Amino acid sequence: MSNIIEVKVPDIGDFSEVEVIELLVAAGDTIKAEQSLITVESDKASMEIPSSAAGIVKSLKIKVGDKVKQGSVILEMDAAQAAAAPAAAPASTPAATPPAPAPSPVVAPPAAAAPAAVAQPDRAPAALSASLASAPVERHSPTEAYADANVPARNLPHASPSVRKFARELGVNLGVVMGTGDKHRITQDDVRQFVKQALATGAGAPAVGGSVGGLSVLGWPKVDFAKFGPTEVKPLSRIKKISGANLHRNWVMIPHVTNNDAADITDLEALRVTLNQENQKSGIKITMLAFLIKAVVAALKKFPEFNASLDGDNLVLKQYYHIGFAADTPNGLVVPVIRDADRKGVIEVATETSDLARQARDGKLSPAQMQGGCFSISSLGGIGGTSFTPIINAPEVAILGVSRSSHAPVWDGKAFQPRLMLPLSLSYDHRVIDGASAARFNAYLAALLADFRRIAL
Ligand code: CAO
Repeated sequence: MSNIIEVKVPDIGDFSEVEVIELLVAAGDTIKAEQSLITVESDKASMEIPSSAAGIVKSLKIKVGDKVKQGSVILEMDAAQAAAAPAAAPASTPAATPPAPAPSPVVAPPAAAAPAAVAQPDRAPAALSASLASAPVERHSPTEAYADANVPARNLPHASPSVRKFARELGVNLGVVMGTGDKHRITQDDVRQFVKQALATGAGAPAVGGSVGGLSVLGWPKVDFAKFGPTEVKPLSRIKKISGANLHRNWVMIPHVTNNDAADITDLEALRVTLNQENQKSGIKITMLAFLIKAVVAALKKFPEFNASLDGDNLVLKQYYHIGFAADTPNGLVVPVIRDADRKGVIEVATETSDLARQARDGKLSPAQMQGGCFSISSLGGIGGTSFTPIINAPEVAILGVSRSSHAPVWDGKAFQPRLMLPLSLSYDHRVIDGASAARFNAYLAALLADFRRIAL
């Protein structure tokens, strides 16, 4: 016998609509009453929404990114099967509304002074890292273990939703963290200290969110800036948090080298200006970025190891040409992708980049529009600079940084000529690409830009 019920968002206090940022359960999961189902976030706080009933999840009715409010259906559940489930929680009335969850700040408040003096968990460092490394990957849902009615109450991790979220993000099993707060409550600093100690032993390689193990570094300096002058705390945007984590991983894990060169774009810029004058009525602006994308495709065809990704000991060589470009938006950096750039003309590429850049600025890009890139271009040419070191957009193996073009005297064998020179900074993954190949790629790209007719060859 089944008894399908809908589990809804309970009263969430002052918030009219909040965004779903995490799904903590999936269809088929056996869940207990009061077990957290989703995490939602407003501009001020994040909170976990508990289940009003026990049972087996039939289907989820929401996804990450949805906006929900009191009464929104989270999922459908077969409540009748709860009793049959092996570790079912004490029965609860399906219709019962769970207690409103207590919001917790998205950004942790500055740690109190206490943790510095706090006793560390009474374990040997090696054991700690082993525990961290063996932190279970919850097969059903990350919260299931915490809600397991078979676990004696005294062993349940006692921590706020924000601390549990923080621990989940770092891959830390709260069951092995010693709480130093009131009644052994686990604080954010307990989690931080636990990770620090595990990393310091060098044995936590794959444990902490898949990050680089063995890095023995100093803790991040904790400074009370207000001591030195007035301050304002502004949470990082969602895009910044996500792109920051990606950039950090890529910078730490990829051995980057940057090759700098310059392309003589005097003739290409003249062509671009002429084309734009001719096409004024069409309203389409042909940009240097569009020419760069086409030139990059031609260079990728000549140097296929740049159109590749590392997969263990193998190099996956791609036979398609999807080119990403960094777009600066009010909320941070995003990289939309021009698909099959080899099959598109300069005008089509220019139209598409301007469309995607607009959508990026309006925050309207879908995840699919940012996926599948083979190679990225980061153009700061419209802003300034003479060179920079772009960070490779993993799993790609190279990225082209473009700075502002300027006139420079170039020796033509008889005299110096004023030429418009475009700086090209090519960062490459040295595990895949040798310095000589990178220099050849960049020189070839510069030659294409200097005489765009070569693209047709
Ligand atoms: N040198 C000199 N001038 C340049 C140039 C270059 N390399 N590239 C563009 N310009 C000029 C253009 O001629 C144009 O000038 P006008 O307005 O007088 O015509 C102006 O800069 C704007 O150029 P554009 O409309 O062609 O736009 P763009 O191609 O430069 O930029 C985009 C589009 C989406 C790349 C840009 O808006 C952007 O977001 N850039 C920042 C990317 C970024 O943040 N990278 C860093 C990532 S790593 O942290």
